[in-house]
Amino acid sequence: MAISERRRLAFTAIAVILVGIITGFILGSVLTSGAPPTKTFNIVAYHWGYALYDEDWNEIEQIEVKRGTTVRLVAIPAYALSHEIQEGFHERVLEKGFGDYPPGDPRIHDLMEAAHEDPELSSHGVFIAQLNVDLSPDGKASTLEEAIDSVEFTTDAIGTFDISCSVFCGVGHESMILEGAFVVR
Ligand SMILES: [Cu+2]
Repeated sequence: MAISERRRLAFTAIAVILVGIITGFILGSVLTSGAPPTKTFNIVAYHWGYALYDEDWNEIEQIEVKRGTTVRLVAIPAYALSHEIQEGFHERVLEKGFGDYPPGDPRIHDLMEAAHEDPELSSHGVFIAQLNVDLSPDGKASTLEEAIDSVEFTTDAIGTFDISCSVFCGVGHESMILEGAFVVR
């Protein structure tokens, strides 16, 4: 065997080994990059209702995760957002009505105004009994940064759970419930 041919074989062998090592490193780092990433969801609480969003702020009907997922749930009181956004939520309440107040009932507007002016009624909670989640944002905070509250938890129980309000927030408090909005598969 000529020397140049042996050298070529040796180079090929080294190249194959190097590619093997690099592939091993890449695969290893992908496979051992740890637990599944934490999933973040945002929930805006307003008088009287909730709006759910994924981490990119696309509005969603429900939160759906696999069992064992670590969830970061960020609660944001609507009053910490812009006036325009708050108006949008007010429109939703007017359109849907609540309790004894039918859709479009003009009294709804006055009730919402009254709730906003009463500091005792300015907080909302985010409560999911089966998952031990109970967030109660500070109703007196005036900026988004101070007002948001979050909780991180791992979803151990499979099921469909309600999200409801754990802080009395006025006449519409009872209607602050998202039935079956948190699904663990
Ligand atoms: Cu409430």
